[in-house]
Amino acid sequence: TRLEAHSMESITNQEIANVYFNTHASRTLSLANIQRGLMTQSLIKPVGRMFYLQRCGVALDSARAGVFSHPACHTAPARVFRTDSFLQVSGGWHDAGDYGRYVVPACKAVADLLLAFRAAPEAFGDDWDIPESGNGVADVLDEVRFELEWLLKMQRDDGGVYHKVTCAYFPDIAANPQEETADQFIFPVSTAATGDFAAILAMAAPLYESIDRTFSKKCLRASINAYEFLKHNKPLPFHNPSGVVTGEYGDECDADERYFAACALYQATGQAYYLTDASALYQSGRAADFGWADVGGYGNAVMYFGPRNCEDDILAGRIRADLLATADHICEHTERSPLGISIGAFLWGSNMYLLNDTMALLMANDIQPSERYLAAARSHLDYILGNNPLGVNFITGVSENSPKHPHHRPSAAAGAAMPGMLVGGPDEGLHDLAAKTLLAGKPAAERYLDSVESYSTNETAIYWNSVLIYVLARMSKLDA
Ligand code: G3I
Ligand code: 9MR
Ligand code: ZN
Repeated sequence: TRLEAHSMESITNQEIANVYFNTHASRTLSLANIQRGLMTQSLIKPVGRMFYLQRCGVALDSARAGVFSHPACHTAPARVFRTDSFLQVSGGWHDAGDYGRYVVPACKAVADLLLAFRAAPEAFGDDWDIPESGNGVADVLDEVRFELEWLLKMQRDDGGVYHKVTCAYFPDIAANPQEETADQFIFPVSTAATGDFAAILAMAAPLYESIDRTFSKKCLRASINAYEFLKHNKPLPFHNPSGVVTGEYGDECDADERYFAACALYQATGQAYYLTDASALYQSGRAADFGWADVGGYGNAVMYFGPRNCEDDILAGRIRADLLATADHICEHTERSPLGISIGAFLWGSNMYLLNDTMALLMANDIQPSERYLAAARSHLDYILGNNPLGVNFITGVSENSPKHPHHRPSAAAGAAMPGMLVGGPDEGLHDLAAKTLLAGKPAAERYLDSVESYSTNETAIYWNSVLIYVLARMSKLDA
């Protein structure tokens, strides 16, 4: 093949993509894993750079960001909803195709990226062409720190964490970041946001210890403060107040966020206090719960994979059994599926659910290496990269069959799709007008539109890219 004719270094991403997809076009050919390995490796940087391109509150220069450069956006102090106080909460990543900054999905994104770095540090370079590149720290950690600095601003003195900062409405689809100048509001504290925050800051503390001790301590203090808030408060679910239509990310159940926080704080401190809570809060059957609302899988992963050994053998045994049983279950679905995927329904963000299952498979493979788990994981990744009924590669800018018209404001404004973004994928629920109008007769797996109008199938989000990063980082090594 052409791949063999080149030395690895001289192959461009586009060439790898071409070879990959030409080979793949027949769908009957099984791909050489090495090709997939090269493909996945070549995608880590563009998919990782999406986070940089989503940065809020700072200017993106044209040398790095090209047509997506912009002056600092969303820098005005935001009003604490229904009060007269204003806070400076600039920074962090825009969530998606909109410019909201929401704590709950932000924490899923950070958890994925930190787990990816923990599991495959060698997959992450210091060369993502972001402002911190070349500083001796893996760029994925620089990027995550950018988000953490914002998250720290979202915490109140009493430990509670505000749910989100957004305007009341979404701006026009072609609005640039700096053009969204409507008033921003900081919405009430929720226990889902507070629990997720406690968890990911506890995950971060040990990882940043050797990079910046002061910062690491700050993360841990903030995490403990958030945890104590949880201990003293009953569930505080978030609902959009009337007149506010930006993303809700509501979650009625915070038991899993409390569990995730307890697990991560045990790992960061080694204290029995947190281990006791984690054991009491553990729920079985949550091993693939890596959503923005359901985070039990993260608690399990953090507790089981360290850095500290879980001193409660019963809990460790349960997590292990649960993860393996879940992985077996995922494989059964994938092996039965004509599409080679595990998901039985196509919800909004279906690609994320598939990749969440893939993450569970790769974690199970760490416990018990299995060709079965890897075969299913490869099949899922092939689906994302184009082996699906529509023949669409769901990552922008990768190949000719990548989405061209994502529901993503900077892309709409620039007239070009920002590269390296995973779109949501088919949503059988027909949640937007374009989908309702054009997709109603289609099978569920084909309810996808490469149209800027279709926010329920063709939007992009930081927490979809993050789990893709986890899978790419792991698979690039497994298939190397
Ligand atoms: O939980 C129910 C489940 O019980 C039911 O079986 C299923 C089938 O109807 O629906 C499930 O609820 C879905 C929910 O997500 C949880 O998965 C809703 O139908 C679905 O509409 C909802 O979609 C969310 C969407 O916002 C609308 O709220 C997506 O998960 C979420 O990713 C998306 O996030 C948006 C933000 O609001 C704004 N920023 C962009 C971002 C990405 O599109
Ligand atoms: O553009 C919005 C997108 O970022 C959100 O994910 C989506 C769901 O909350 O809503 C989009 O905004 C649409 C709004 O909900 C309804 N009117 C059309 C808007 C799209 O321009
Ligand atoms: Zn912004």
